[in-house]
Amino acid sequence: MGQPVERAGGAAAHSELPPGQRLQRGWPVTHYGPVPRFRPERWEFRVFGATADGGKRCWSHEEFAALPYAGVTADLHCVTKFSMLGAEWGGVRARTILEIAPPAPAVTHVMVWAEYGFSSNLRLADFAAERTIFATHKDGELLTAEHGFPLRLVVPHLYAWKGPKWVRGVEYMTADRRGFWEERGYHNIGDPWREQRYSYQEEPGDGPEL
Ligand SMILES: Nc1nc2c(c(=O)[nH]1)N[C@H]1C(S)=C(S)[C@@H](COP(=O)(O)O)O[C@H]1N2
Ligand SMILES: [Mo]
Repeated sequence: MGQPVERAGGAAAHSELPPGQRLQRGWPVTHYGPVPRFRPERWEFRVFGATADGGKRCWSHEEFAALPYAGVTADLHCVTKFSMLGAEWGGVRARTILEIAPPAPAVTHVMVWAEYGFSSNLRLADFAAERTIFATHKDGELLTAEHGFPLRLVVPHLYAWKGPKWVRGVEYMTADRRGFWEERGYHNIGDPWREQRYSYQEEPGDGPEL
């Protein structure tokens, strides 16, 4: 058994494999659809929905790059059963976004939006966890296009589909709503330590009716 090395948001940062996962050497590319082309002049990161002041916030690529930079060591667990351990992610903590663009008190969930309408829903607590990070870098290098450049979300304690690549914004929500894979048979919460892979495993309270 590995040692839990850190605690964040109630979830231990294990460096061991969750049940049913196998170690992957290298870093495979997994996603649905084409890799979007990055156009810096057209790119913006938006926070919208139930914000504290009712307004929207928007950052250009240059502005986003100037936000406080943090590093997080985290594993990636794909629901198709491979895991990559010990990546060093660099970028902007989701917490930082919550601080500078606070949600209204009634917000319980967020929808993270990416290019081509890809989305994933998270409980606010999962989004606010200390190690949830909008990554621009991995192991000291800029992300490559196929791994999500210029920005991807990493939610270390959940399956990797909960972290959209090519992220463009966050919607604050006062009720839960399913994202892209959560509507297509995957578990609404997606905790790999509990093997929450598929929506048929959901228990009452895990997610909105399908
Ligand atoms: N925009 C977008 N992000 C996505 C996906 C996707 O289909 N579209 N797939 C997810 C899944 S299932 C996994 S396992 C990881 C894979 O990230 P990687 O290709 O960098 O290994 O990206 C996640 N982010
Ligand atoms: Mo995945």
